[in-house]
Amino acid sequence: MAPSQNVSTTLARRIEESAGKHSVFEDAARTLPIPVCSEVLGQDGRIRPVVFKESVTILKCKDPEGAEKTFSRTMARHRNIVLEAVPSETLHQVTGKRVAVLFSGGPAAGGHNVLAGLKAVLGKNNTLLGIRKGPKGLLNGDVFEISTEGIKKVFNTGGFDFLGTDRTKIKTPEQFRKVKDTVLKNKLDGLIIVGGDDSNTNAAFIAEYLEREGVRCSVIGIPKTIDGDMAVGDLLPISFGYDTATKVFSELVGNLNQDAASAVKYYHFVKLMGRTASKITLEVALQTKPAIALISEEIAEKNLSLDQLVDHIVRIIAERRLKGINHGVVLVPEGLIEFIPEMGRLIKELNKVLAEYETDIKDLPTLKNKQEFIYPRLSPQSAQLMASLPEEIEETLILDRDDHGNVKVSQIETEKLLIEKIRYKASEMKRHTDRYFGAGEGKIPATPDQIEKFKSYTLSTQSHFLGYEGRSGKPTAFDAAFTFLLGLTAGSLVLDERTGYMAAVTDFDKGGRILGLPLAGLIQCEERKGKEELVIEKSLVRTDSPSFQFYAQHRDHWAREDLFSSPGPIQHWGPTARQLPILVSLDQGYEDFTTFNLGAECHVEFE
Ligand code: FBP
Repeated sequence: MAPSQNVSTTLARRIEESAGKHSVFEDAARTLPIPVCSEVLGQDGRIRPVVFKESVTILKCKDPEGAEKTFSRTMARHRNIVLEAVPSETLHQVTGKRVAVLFSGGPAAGGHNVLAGLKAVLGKNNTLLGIRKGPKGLLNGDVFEISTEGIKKVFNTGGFDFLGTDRTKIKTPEQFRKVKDTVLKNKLDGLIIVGGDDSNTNAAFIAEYLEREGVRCSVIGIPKTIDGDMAVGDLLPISFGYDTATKVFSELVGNLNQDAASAVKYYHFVKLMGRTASKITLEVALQTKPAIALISEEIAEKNLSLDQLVDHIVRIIAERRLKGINHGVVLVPEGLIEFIPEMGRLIKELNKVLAEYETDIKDLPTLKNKQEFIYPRLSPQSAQLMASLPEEIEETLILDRDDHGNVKVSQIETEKLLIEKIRYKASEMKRHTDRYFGAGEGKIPATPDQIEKFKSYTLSTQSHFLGYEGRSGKPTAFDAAFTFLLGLTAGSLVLDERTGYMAAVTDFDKGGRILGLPLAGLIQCEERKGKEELVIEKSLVRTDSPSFQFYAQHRDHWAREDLFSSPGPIQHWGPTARQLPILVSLDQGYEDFTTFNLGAECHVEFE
């Protein structure tokens, strides 16, 4: 194409060259070295598979009876014993293995480095295959060979687009048969499932099914989700994608903190992704010290109603106002709605009704018809609460469930619901200052002058939702290294002929430790779509955890003095490049959060 008038040929060429994932940044990122644990490097400094030995740690299943019955074959093999990696002298000589990998669920930064880790560990004598479009592709046999060129192109880049993803739950006998067909047709020795709790549950079931069918294929899960809820104490501090997502959000929230303090007129209500756990919100709060951060798990534990929660927020806003602070940021976790006890009860009741009358409800043509059918089947309290919600929220609660039975909370505008109620409450406080300010129990201490001033107060708000923008960015140095190691671990587990494990890395402060966690040992019984199901337990914020305790001890001071901070943009090289999530550093008892230590570094070469 001829360069446009007045544009230098060099400039035009440079811009054109940056198309198709070749921005100056992307090309530079592809050449970055990757921190690794030293046991994955051979004497020649090249990547080597590791071999696994049994550690002294045994996972304690929350539902031993259910798990033993359902996963009898895999459990008999691994007895819930955690595997630990040691350097191997021989596994790199294994040849002819065929290993397929798929992404499942929402994207998370680092997925492509999982593929790179797998490719590096399998080397040129084994074959890495990709499964397109997630579990659905596994059912349809949508498999292709991943070339070295393909890997080089996506190495160290964000997104899941190289393979694609979806949220299909593998549950029916027909679906399991299809999985077996794909495994046999493609002569797979290994199947790697990169996903969150639901997808790793899928992996546990597939591993067991293939064992029972006498099909020798290692099924290995990889812990992915920006939500951070696929974590196992000190064996797996966090899932991949969390660090990148929370750093993207922290930069944006930091900017909002800064803007709020500059314009001094708005409260920004920011809903942050995280379908269930508030781990994202907690990390962003620790990084940015906003005026308020709601933590769903605390709200559920304190049994706060929606009105009590609103009172709590308005009180902080009013107290800040009395001190002359008329701006700030309020963080709202995406999953909040299900943790407000009365809402949680309503959703549970709805799940039951939706499960029991699935086809009747599906057949009803309009939302109104569905409401008329459902309301009388709810308890009076829940029916009343449902009727008080804005129509769009009602609609999402009734109509939208994903394949695993989860309410699509990302589509519920909780931040707007809160704003509406908070504005109403604030104006009531203005109208009845005597009820809320002055001396007396529960009142906000204020001078007559302050009270007078409050009467003319206007609360101006803005709402935001941060989620999708954090899932597919270029992985941080931490996620880039973590995912590369997870790929190496999963590939090594296959070469070592292990099945029914999840790859894990821990001890990020002292060189890193590579583990294999028996999936069946992580399973517990939960209610899904109104029915009891065996699923991998989500790791939520614990209010007795060091990370929550630290936040709880500091939040009032940070809010009162408006001590927000702005962690700035992600650095891929430079002083903050090696930062760990603060939540992980606190909960794992690390000395510092400013740098992780994996012991070694390598320039990855693909054969
Ligand atoms: P995963 O658990 O599959 O990684 O997904 C996490 C998440 O980003 C949640 O935070 C969010 O609720 C959900 O995905 C949104 O899903 P969708 O991409 O289907 O809108």
